[in-house]
Amino acid sequence: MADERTFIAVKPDGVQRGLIGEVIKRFEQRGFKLVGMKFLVPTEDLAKQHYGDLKDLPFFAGLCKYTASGPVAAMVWEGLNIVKMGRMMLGETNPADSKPGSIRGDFCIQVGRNIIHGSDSTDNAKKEIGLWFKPEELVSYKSCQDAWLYE
Ligand code: D4T
Repeated sequence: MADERTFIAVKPDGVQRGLIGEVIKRFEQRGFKLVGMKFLVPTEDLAKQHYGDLKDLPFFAGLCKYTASGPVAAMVWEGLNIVKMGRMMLGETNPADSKPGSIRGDFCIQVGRNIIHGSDSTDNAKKEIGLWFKPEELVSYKSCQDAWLYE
C-alpha cells in the first residue's frame, strides 16, 4: 500500500512564481518519496489529453492554453494513501475555498491560476502517470526513512 503513486504538476504560474521548491519541500517533509520528475513545456495536445474529461466545459480551451503556456514541473510521488493526502495538501480546486496551510490556500487566489495539479483518484493517477512519463523514467528505490514512517 505504501507504493501508491500520484501525479503532481506545478503548472506554468507556479513555476513562474518560484514555487517548485516549496511544493517539493512539502511532499518531502511529509515523508513522501519522489520517484519521477521532469521539466517541460507541454504541448497543447498533451494538455488536451490530460484534461480530456473536461472537454465539454466552457473553460477547457483556456485551461489547455494556460497549461501549455510555459514550463511545468511534472512529478510522481509515492506513499501510503498519497492520492487522497496529496489532494488534501493541495487544497480545493478553487483557491478561494482552500484552507490556509494547503498549497493553494497559501499561494494563490483564482481557480484559473491555481498553480498545481494533483490526481484525484488512483485510476486517474495511473492514467496521468502513463501520459506524462515513460515507465523507464520512474525510479523504484528503498527509502531509508520507511522504517520511521510506517509501522
Ligand atoms: P487540477 O486537475 O488542475 O488539479 O484541478 P482539480 O482536479 O482540482 O479540478 P478540475 O479537474 O475540476 O479542474 C481542472 C482545472 O480547471 C481549472 N478550472 C476549473 C478553471 O479554470 N475554471 C473552473 O471553473 C474550474 C472548475 C482549474 C483546474
